[in-house]
Amino acid sequence: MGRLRTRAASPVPNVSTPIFLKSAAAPADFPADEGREVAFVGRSNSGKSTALNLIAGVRRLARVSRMPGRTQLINFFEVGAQRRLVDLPGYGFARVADETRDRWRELCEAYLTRRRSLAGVIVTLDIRRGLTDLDAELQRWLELRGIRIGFLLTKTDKLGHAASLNREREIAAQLGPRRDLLRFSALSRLGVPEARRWIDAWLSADPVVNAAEDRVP
Ligand SMILES: Nc1nc2c(ncn2[C@@H]2O[C@H](COP(=O)(O)OP(=O)(O)O)[C@@H](O)[C@H]2O)c(=O)[nH]1
Ligand SMILES: [Mg+2]
Repeated sequence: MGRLRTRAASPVPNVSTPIFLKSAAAPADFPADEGREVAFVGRSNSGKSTALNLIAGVRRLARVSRMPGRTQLINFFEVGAQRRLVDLPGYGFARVADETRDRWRELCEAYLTRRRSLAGVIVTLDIRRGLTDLDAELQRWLELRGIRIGFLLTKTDKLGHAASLNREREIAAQLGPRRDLLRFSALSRLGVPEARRWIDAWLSADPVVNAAEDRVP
């Protein structure tokens, strides 16, 4: 895929307009593990790619898929010098074969355990569905490895205001104390500025605070 020649100002303060860097089907294809990056992960159809596009300020940067569970690639986007946003394949799609599920686990675990430039993970949760078993497993897994997480409660526009606040309280209780979470909507753009601030801070701070050496598989 061709690179854009110029970069326009981006809505994320320390981040230039993103350009697609590469897709990786295996760790050997990951770009050089330098600088800092923030990964987006979540159930298929939870609004992960939509959130990435909106936060990055670019339409259709990460393909918004109508075929959940099909993409088993990690997509890297460059948003500045050695700064990247990363779209991980979604999980929890019921109709994928065990083989695909194993491949997901292998690829994503390889990424999440070995990636020294990983500064934090955005986890998307459909606010109506809340925290499923798979999401809770991912949360525990990331927290065990000291990886910073920001939860986006997506599709908040599908609920009324009071209902969305109630769901937020319920999900916050499930996540446990002192978790970062935001109600988020691609339609109303609720939560977009706050999510950008998280990511900007994670990409700006130096050095990476996660104990990457503790994350050796
Ligand atoms: N109403 C509404 N729909 C959304 C929102 N975010 C995503 N969607 C829709 O949910 C579907 C799945 O979104 P997508 O970003 O592809 O999910 P992914 O599989 O997690 O990457 C698409 O039809 C999106 O248009 C949102 O905040 N509000
Ligand atoms: Mg997607």
